[in-house]
Amino acid sequence: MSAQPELGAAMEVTLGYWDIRGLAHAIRLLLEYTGTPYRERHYSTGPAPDYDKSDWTDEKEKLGLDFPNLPYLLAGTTKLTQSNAILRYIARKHNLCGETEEEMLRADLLENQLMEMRLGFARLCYNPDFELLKPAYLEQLPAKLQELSRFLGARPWFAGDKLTYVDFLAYDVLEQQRMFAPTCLEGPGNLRAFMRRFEALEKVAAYLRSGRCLKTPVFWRTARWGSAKE
Ligand SMILES: N[C@@H](CCC(=O)N[C@@H](CS)C(=O)NCC(=O)O)C(=O)O
Repeated sequence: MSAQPELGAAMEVTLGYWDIRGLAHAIRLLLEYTGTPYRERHYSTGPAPDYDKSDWTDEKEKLGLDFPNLPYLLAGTTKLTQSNAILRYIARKHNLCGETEEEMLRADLLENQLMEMRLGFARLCYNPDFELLKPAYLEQLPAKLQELSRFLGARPWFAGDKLTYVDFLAYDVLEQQRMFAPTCLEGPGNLRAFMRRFEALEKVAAYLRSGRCLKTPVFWRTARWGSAKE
């Protein structure tokens, strides 16, 4: 992989992903927040029952990606996959990775914790036994949210006093939980305040209101929850 030193202010980047929210929401939010000029390549699957993926697979090996996958980011000669590597790349250009050792440790820890939560939720939503498994998922959710609440404590942002890329991930993961279980954030007051604080960031608020924002579908059409465009 060749790395390009600067994500210049005027350089337009391309974000490639399915035409869903999925792993791209936090990246889209960060691109918006940082004012990075970007265009999106949305890939679509064909109709049921085959859900033909050739829109993506026809291009997959032709983009010069080391590990071809979705989402990807093309920024000049820098070509990246892995959603968290993409987030960190954008965040580094804007000093949004944490500054002190403690802030960086907190970001590393939370990034991985949130990925576990995200994958656990996706496993539930794509499971053919979704209805059977849903009660157990809902039962363990408050304890998971309580852990996040304790970790955030009285800080305004998850790494500390300054916003970092993990806040974008936390917002996405927490908001999915709130869509799934609307009362789940009623207990932990600091998580609710975090959500409000994040949604009030000027560029974030503008994006969330805009027609560009892909809040749904959260998942593909094969998911048992979150596959509808609302
Ligand atoms: N660990 C990767 C996972 C990427 C992934 O699983 N992508 C899914 C969509 S969420 C996909 O359809 N990839 C296209 C492919 O496998 O060809 C990341 O965080 O970006």
